[in-house]
Amino acid sequence: MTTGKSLFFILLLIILAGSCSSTQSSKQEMQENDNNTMQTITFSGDSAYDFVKAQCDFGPRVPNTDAHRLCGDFLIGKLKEYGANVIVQAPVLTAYDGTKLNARNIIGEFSPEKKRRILLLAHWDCRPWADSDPNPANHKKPVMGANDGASGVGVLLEMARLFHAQQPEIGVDILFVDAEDWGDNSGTSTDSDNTWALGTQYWTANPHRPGYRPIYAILLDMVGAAGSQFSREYFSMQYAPAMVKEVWDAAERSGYGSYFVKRDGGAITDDHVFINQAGIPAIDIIAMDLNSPNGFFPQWHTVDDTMEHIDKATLKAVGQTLTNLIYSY
Ligand code: AHN
Ligand code: ZN
Repeated sequence: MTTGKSLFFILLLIILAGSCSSTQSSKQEMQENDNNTMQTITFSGDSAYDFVKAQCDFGPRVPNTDAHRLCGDFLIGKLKEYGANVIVQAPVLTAYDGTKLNARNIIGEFSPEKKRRILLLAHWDCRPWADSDPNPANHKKPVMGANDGASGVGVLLEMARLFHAQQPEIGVDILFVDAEDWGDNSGTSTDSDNTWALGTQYWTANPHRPGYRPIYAILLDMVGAAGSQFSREYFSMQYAPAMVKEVWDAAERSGYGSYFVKRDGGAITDDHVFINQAGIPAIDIIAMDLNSPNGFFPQWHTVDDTMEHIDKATLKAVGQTLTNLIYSY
């Protein structure tokens, strides 16, 4: 009798303890969802891939072409669709070879009323000449820029889609810069570094809002090729080492440490250099390959920078890392 009773009480205790802990864990889940700290927002590599392809479907987005103009309109439409306040700058820029470029810098502001902001950027134009192609007959043909251009923009469009679905705590600006890739690779210009990133140079001289000061900027360049590795770019480490650490740590926590390797990479004159010179700490997430002749992915500035070399897994690694970082603020 006594044994039966205590057995009953023990069973009762077990049931009570079980139900109690399950109530507590569901409460905890709800709290985590409410202040959206523990929850992971899923960045879709498939969706990012579709955004990369949508740009390539226009053809090479070389300034002063229909493909360029129509793709620019597409980018503006997408940012608006995702609820951004869109600002367009449309300067005529002069390239080192004297060509007048009808350029557009496209800015999408998310939660423009917020003071604390992060700037995410990528160039959306394509290089007019595939001058690193192994076949000299291709040197005057345009580059499709699936990786060199469209990949960074594709990742940012997918993030814009997520910002629309769930507003991050921090304000975010997406900047699609034009005329990055009309630079002088022949070494004939006296100051060839300044022949690149013309859209960004215009933007730093003419910010879309006077006195614009995000806490930092992240540039995406060539973030879509299969087998990419992102080592720590030199100028990023010079100007913004704390941000490099933050992003590379976020990648490691997110399970993408094999993409974001904690090794020092080369020095690249890219959009981020001009943003740093303007006083905004900026880093470049850029795939580098020290074994390839030019230091980048094998199809860089060739006619083969096409969709077949784009890997959804690479887009996902970069996009999920940045998504986790943005929503952690
Ligand atoms: C230079 O070749 C000096 N900078 C490379 C910047 C770039 C070109 N990014 C994409 N295409
Ligand atoms: Zn390029």
